[in-house]
Amino acid sequence: MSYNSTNYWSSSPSRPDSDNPFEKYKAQRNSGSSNLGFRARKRGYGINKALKVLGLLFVFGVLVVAWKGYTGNLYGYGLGSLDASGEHTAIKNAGSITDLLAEKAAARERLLASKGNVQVGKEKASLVMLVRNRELKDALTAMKQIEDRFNRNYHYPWTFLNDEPFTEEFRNHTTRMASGATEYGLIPEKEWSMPEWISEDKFQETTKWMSEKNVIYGDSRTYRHMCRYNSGFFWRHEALKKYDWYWRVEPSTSFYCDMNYDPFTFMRENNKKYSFVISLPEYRETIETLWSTTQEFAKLHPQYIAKDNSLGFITDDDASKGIEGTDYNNCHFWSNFEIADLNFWRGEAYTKYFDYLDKKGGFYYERWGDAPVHSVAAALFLPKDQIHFFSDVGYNHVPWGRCPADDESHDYARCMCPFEREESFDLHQWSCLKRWWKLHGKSWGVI
Ligand SMILES: Nc1nc2c(ncn2[C@@H]2O[C@H](COP(=O)(O)OP(=O)(O)OP(=O)(O)O)[C@@H](O)[C@H]2O)c(=O)[nH]1
Ligand SMILES: *[C@@H]1O[C@H](CO)[C@@H](O)[C@H](O)[C@H]1NC(C)=O
Ligand SMILES: [Mg+2]
Repeated sequence: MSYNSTNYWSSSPSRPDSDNPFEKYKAQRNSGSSNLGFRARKRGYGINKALKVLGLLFVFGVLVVAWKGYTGNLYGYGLGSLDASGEHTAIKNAGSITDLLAEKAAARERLLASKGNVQVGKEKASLVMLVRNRELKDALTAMKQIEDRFNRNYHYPWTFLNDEPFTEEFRNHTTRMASGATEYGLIPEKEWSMPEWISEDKFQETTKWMSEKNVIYGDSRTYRHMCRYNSGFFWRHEALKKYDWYWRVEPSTSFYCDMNYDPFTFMRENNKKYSFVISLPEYRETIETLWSTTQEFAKLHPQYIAKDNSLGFITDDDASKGIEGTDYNNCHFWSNFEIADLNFWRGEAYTKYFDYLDKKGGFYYERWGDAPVHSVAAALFLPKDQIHFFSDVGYNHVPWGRCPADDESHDYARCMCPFEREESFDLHQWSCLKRWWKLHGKSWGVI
């Protein structure tokens, strides 16, 4: 089926077109009355709308100022005024409102007390977030969405990792947000620093030319620690030993679709080991020698290369020429979203691969990201059917996002997508998804 929503709906005789929420949503937006969209996109409707809003604001302002003159305080808004103790008289007098607020607060406390963090989901799995204390607000934004869309029905635990101890404030807030248990892990210093075989001088040379060339995060030491940690160590953390599966969540990411099944169970039952939502090419300057290093490794350890692998996804050359005969096209799975099997990283192939890369120093002499490292490993060490594209997940990590195409979604009511289909990253010239479809023998745009 094609991405075209009209085809999809008119081909489902049981649902008349007038029932199609996507069509309604589009019509609403086109008429300018949408309160769903994030941005006004129609050219020509910006100025009129802005004038209307300004006019309304002005009228509102005049009314507020007039009212302030009338009641003697700005908080009046017609409900009453502040008394000498600073308390709002209207609210103080309205027993029913205070009762209601108190009852709401008590209900929230009862909920927190009763949930007991009992896990409902059946898998040995955790949501995992590597995060800094100062990113608390962004962490909560992402957590809230994962909880609302999925975890409130499953109560999977959350594991937070940090190179510094988490503050009490961070722990309090995230624990209140989580529907499952929470655990806070400190990263051992050895895993968040340059190994002794790395030369500080050579590292300095790199950061110098990278900052001159404006390579993103090119001059950052901690960004490199982070990439190396995500590549080689998070899955070894004490707090994750008890799990088989993880879902990586980054602060500030958005999730637009209800997930009405357990993705961990899905992965296990379908023998999937790694998954993604968005795929795109890495900046070549950050990984100049990653591919040649991988070629060396593959030559030394041909036994780790899966027979039916995804080389065709990570090269634009003829994949039948093998790893040695092809160049890397820089395509990678965007690792800020990952649902994967921890045992894949723990396995011999990946452990040896990481050690080999680590010794070569590219995490510091270049700026190898965990995304291309994870992706190249998954593409080469796993049969291609063990990598899953979560086409039914609506996801955003600035600056890219995607929403399920009409026929991936299966049920429009599942998603609240702020993107038009055309804005979805799948259709961007940089998206690597078309290579994914090709590798899996499907034509572009067809699910
Ligand atoms: N504890 C800790 N976490 C970090 C540090 N640097 C990055 N992270 C986390 O590592 C993940 C990736 O870092 P980001 O800064 O989001 O890097 P990115 O996704 O490549 O780029 P942007 O999101 O565009 O900044 C996020 O979950 C961050 O919170 C750090 O120094 N300490
Ligand atoms: C965290 O929660 C505890 C227990 O409820 C409370 O005593 C403490 O003041 C809170 N700390 C912060 C920084 O919010
Ligand atoms: Mg990020």
